[in-house]
Amino acid sequence: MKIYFAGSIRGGREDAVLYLQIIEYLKTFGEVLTEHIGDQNLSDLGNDGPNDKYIHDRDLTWLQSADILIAEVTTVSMGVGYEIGRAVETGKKVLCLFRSASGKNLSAMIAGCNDLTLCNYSDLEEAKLCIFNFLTKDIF
Ligand code: 6IA
Repeated sequence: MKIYFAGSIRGGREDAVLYLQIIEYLKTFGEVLTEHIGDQNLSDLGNDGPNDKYIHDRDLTWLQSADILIAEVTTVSMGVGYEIGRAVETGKKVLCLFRSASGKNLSAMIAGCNDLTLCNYSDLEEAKLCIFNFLTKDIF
């Protein structure tokens, strides 16, 4: 299974350690196409590499080839929202993970979307349970 993991880059890197932990868990289920999201050296400038058109086109190709999209949506990110929209429009299965105790308000465009699965969690173990249930049971 090809998994596209989405997490904030220019939206802010405060959850980067958590992204890495989630990616490590996802790797037990299949190939994660976007391991760089958990790279602790990647700053919120997100420009220490190829140009923006290259990044956009490469990521969309990966997204189109993925079987599922799993997005951590607690840190607000324009890019993650865009990726979710593109994945929903092409009929992919989408899981959004939101840390409800973060004190943040999730966008209604994610919280109110029937075409994706939203899982509220409080810690890594709960996030893993969300992922496990999403990938192995159709219970949401
Ligand atoms: O708006 P944001 O930057 O927070 O958007 C983050 C999302 O867009 C992630 O889920 C990524 O899939 C994608 N994305 C945005 N910027 C990059 C990027 N920058 N590299 C890869 N994916 C990106 C440069 C990184 C550097 C290692 C060359």
